[in-house]
Amino acid sequence: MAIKVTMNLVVLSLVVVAAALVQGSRAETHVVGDTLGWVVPPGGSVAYTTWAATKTFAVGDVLLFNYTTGEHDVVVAASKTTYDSCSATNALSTEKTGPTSITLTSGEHFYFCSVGTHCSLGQKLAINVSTTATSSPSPTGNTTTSPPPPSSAAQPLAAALPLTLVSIFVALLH
Ligand SMILES: *[C@@H]1O[C@H](CO)[C@@H](O)[C@H](O)[C@H]1NC(C)=O
Ligand SMILES: *[C@@H]1O[C@H](CO)[C@@H](O)[C@H](O)[C@H]1NC(C)=O
Ligand SMILES: *[C@@H]1O[C@H](CO)[C@@H](O)[C@H](O)[C@H]1NC(C)=O
Ligand SMILES: [Cu+2]
Repeated sequence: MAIKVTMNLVVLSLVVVAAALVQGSRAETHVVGDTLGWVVPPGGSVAYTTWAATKTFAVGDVLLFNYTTGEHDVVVAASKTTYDSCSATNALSTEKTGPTSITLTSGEHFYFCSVGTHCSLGQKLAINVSTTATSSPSPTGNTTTSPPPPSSAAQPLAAALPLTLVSIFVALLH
């Protein structure tokens, strides 16, 4: 009896791990500025503009602002207007513990550092998050036809993996 309960727990954990692996392979973590981190960028805000231009941000991806607690912060600005003026008025949130991870939702997002004059010196980042997970932006911008995202083909396989593991372990138990 006790053995059976233990084995059930083992099977359950394996399913959870398998599901986490499948999930994890889809979301990407983007370290803001890469090795530069979240700082007052030498040369101004172009550093983060350039960084963002090389990335595709998808829903569920994570932005990691790498900074030392107390030296910087991350304000999620209310709008482009408050972002442009480096104003924390109506800010959606202010994160003060570095590094800060933010999971992305769709749409346009504005971040800046509210410490001293860091924002006006260029410590700010604006991004667009596409709604289609992991697919690259359409080169034509043609929205009349939407081909199925590449990940959809992998869905049945991803769903089948935990089930396969369960079957194997159930078979081993008998
Ligand atoms: C954050 O910055 C520190 C110091 O530069 C560095 O050692 C660390 O690897 C960085 N972390 C990430 C996730 O890039
Ligand atoms: C986001 O996309 C909109 C519409 O294409 C564009 O006007 C805006 O400049 C983009 N913002 C950023 C930060 O790239
Ligand atoms: C968008 O795609 C549709 C269907 O393929 C096509 O008929 C239309 O001409 C395209 N429009 C543009 C602006 O490319
Ligand atoms: Cu700062």
